[in-house]
Amino acid sequence: MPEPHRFGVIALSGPPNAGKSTLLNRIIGEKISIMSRRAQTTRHRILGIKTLAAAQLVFVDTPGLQRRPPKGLNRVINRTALNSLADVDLILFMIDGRGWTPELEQLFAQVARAGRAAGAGAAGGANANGDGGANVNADSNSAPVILLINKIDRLKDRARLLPIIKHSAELHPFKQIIPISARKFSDVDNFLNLIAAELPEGGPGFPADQFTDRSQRFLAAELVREQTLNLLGHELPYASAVEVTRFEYRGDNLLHVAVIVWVEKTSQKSIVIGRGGRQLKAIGQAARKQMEKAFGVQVYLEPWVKVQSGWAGNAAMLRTLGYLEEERA
Ligand SMILES: Nc1nc2c(ncn2[C@@H]2O[C@H](COP(=O)(O)OP(=O)(O)OP(=O)(O)O)[C@@H](O)[C@H]2O)c(=O)[nH]1
Ligand SMILES: [Mg+2]
Repeated sequence: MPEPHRFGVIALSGPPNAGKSTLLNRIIGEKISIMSRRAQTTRHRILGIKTLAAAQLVFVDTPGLQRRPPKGLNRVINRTALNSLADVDLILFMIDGRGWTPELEQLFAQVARAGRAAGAGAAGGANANGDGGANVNADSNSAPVILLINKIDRLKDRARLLPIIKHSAELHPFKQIIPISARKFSDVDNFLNLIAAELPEGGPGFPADQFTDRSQRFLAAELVREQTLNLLGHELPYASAVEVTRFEYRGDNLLHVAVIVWVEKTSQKSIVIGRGGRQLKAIGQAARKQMEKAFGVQVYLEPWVKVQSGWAGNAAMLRTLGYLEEERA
């Protein structure tokens, strides 16, 4: 008897900067979600679809969760992350090799409460805003959770994992606890088989050649944002966003992209542009190379910087930039 085909949705959840997007890109084998040293790199829910011979795995990359999200953009982003946990078949909760902190345990408690297994319905009191204690009693509606302890390449002594694993097991009945290095991940096939085994039987939900739900246009904006994070680091104000204003193929081999980097203050505009335009040029060049790699065509990229004060608290602007779309879904 052949194995039944399996299909399921798997949320990647955890604190900011744990390495969720790095793992997703590794699994999919394409860069679909941007990565950076900065916390809160991912701002949207992004699907990565992996089709195997006998299973289709739909991974949902989510923004890193904040314990006490402030207003505006951060709040919207946190809600996106928690909403993504409803109706999933499995949650991969990722921490890093430094282990648990009280704050992390509280974040996890939120995740476990928000994570409702597909088909479990709204009953059972999912509470995305609750702030209960660290001990989570999984009920029958909860989605199962696999704990990933990431960045073990950074650990000098692997024995340090043992107390973390022990404490994790006391915290929650995790399906599995797996130490990994998303950056140096070579065992992808085994990992995928292990995850597929946790999913329900069902036919594929997406065409076999589709690997994300996001458009090239979306990725173009994200790749520019990634370069602003990489090149400006902590100089960059958190409240910056990228809007694509032009995305046009010219013939088969040239793509014309124009983007606006939105900031909140004139002083921030100067930082993004840099002396003599140096920073913006570097951001544009690096983002263009990334786009050429991702899309397989030559790209002509025009980057602009504009100021709109208070955009991060402005619903119309948040909608234009795509931050409220998940809310309507
Ligand atoms: N040493 C090491 N660094 C890693 C590993 N995985 C990810 N990183 C680094 O950790 C940083 C954060 O990675 P991301 O993939 O952007 O993290 P994230 O969890 O998606 O973060 P948010 O989107 O902000 O929630 C990046 O600088 C990665 O290169 C790993 O296995 N080992
Ligand atoms: Mg991310």
